[in-house]
Amino acid sequence: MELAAYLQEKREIIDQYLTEKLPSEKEAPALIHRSMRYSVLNGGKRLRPILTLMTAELLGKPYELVLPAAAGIELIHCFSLVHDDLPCMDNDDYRRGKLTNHKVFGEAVALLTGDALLVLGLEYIRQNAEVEGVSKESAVKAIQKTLEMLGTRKMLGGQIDDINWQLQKQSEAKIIDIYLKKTSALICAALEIGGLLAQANVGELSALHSFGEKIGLAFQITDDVLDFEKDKKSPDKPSYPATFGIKKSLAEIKRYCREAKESLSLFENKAKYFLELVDYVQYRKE
Ligand code: GRG
Repeated sequence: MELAAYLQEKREIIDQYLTEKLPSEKEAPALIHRSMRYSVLNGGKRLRPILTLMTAELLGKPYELVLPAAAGIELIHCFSLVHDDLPCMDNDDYRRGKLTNHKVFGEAVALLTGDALLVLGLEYIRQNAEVEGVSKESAVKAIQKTLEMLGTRKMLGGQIDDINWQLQKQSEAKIIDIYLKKTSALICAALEIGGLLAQANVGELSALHSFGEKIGLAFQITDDVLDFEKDKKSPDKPSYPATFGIKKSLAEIKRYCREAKESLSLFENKAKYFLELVDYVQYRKE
C-alpha cells in the first residue's frame, strides 16, 4: 500500500474512534461536550496517533492493541492547540481552517475545553490497560511516559520558554531545546507508548525516542518556515527561520530528517512507512 493510502486509512480509524467515543453534544453539560467535539473533530492530520498505530505494526502487533492510547494522544494534542491559540498565548483566530475555540465559545469555555481534553486524553491512555493482550505493567509504563513528556521538563517547559522568548536573538541550542520540549516531546510520547504497549525492547524504545526527537525538530522547523513564508512582514513571533533564515532552516530540516531515518536502522525494511513519512515531513507544504 502507498503511504498516502496507509495514512488515510489510519486517519479514518482515529476519526471514527473519536467520533464514537467523545461525549455526545446531547450529554450534559452539553456546552463543554459541543466545544470538545468542535476542537477535535475538525480535520487534523492525526500525525501523532498515527505514529502510535504505526509503531504497534512496526513491532508486528495489530494497531487495535494501542488504539485507545493513540486516541488519547490526539486529545492531548488538541488540548495543547486550544490553549496555545488563546489570547494569553498565541492569540490565533483560526485553527485547522476554522475559527479557534475561544472565538466561537469564549475564553472561559476554551480554557475548560483544553482541561477536559487533557483529562480525557489521559483517561483513554489508561483505558488501554483493558485491551486484551496488553500487560498491566506496560500500561502503567505508557501512562508514566505520557506524564513525563507533558511535564515542566518537557512539553509544558517548552511552552513556557516559548512564550517568554524575547525578540532578541536566542542561541541555536536554546531554540532547539525549546522545540525538543514543546513539539518533539509529545511525538516521542506517541511513539514510545506505542512501543511500550507492544512490548518493544530497550533498544527499540531508544530508537523510537531518537526518531521522535529528530522528526519533531524537522516538523517544527518546517511549520515555522511555512508560517514565516506566509507572513514575512510580521516576524513578531520568534522562530528558527526568523532567527537564522530560510536557507539554514531548510538545511537543518534535511539534516534532522536524515538523522531521523538513521535512528530506525535497526528495524531495517520493516520501517518503510516511517522512512516515507520522513520524506512527507521534509517536503510538506501545509
Ligand atoms: C502539556 C500540561 C501541558 C501543557 C501544554 C499549550 C502547551 C502547553 C503547549 C503547546 C505546544 C504546541 C502548540 C506546539 C506546536 C506543535 C505543532 C507544530 C502543532 C501543529 O501540529 P500539526 O501540524 O496540527 O500536526 P494538526 O492540526 O494537523 O493536528
